[in-house]
Amino acid sequence: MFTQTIVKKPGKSYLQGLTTSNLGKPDYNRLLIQHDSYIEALSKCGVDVEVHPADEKFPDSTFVEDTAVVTKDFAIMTNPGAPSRAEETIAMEPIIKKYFTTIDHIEAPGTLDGGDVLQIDNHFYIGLSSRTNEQGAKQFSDIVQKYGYQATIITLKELFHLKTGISYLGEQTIVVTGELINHPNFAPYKKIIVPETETYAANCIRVNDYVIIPEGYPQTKQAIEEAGYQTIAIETSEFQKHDGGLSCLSLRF
Ligand code: CIR
Repeated sequence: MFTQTIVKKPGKSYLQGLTTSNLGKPDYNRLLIQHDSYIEALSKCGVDVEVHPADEKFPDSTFVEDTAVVTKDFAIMTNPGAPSRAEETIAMEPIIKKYFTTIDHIEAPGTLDGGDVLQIDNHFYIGLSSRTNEQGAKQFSDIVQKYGYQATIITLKELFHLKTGISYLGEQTIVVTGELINHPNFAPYKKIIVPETETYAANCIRVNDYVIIPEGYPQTKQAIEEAGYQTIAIETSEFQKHDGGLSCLSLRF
């Protein structure tokens, strides 16, 4: 059960942010409308949404998930792997401090993006990606073990972030695509397999009684609903243009 979420509005500088996709330039007005619908969807799930203003100095800072990993028990400030994003944590730390008395940190030369961290109950899976390196993953693993959690490192071959390809819905059920479908570490879970034509929909978020999914992925929507979940579908095209999905846009705890 989540009660609290943190989001940050995208600024005009978003248009100059990082991207590997070939989907064109984001439309700023649509981007703001989509961010508003994201906030609305979270509110419908019954959580408090703490909305922070845009920070124009950091074009990618609306993707707050990459700056921290927050659970009911503890919070870890990351060290984001993209140099232009590393200092996004400076503004985020005081926000997190309101909720947690002690905060752990990933330290250079370790790097880690929150998008590479998937929590399944008391087990964390950490993706090694272009953003998260071995030192960062090892530091993260040591920190969570201190709190009684387990950690497993997953080497990614193609995915941008671990959670680009997998989401946890609860009840031992994952939504999974691409290189992770047959990954031995995820063999024990019940799988909702996202077809290649809908890979982007593998990044979805279970928030209390709902699963928030991106609009436009009918097969994944149907499979999630058939598994017994209620869905809320929202437009995310302008975030997708900059490699962002639904999980990236909030911290949830
Ligand atoms: C970046 O390249 O860092 C952003 N344009 C996208 C970050 C997406 N974050 C996430 O998947 N957690």
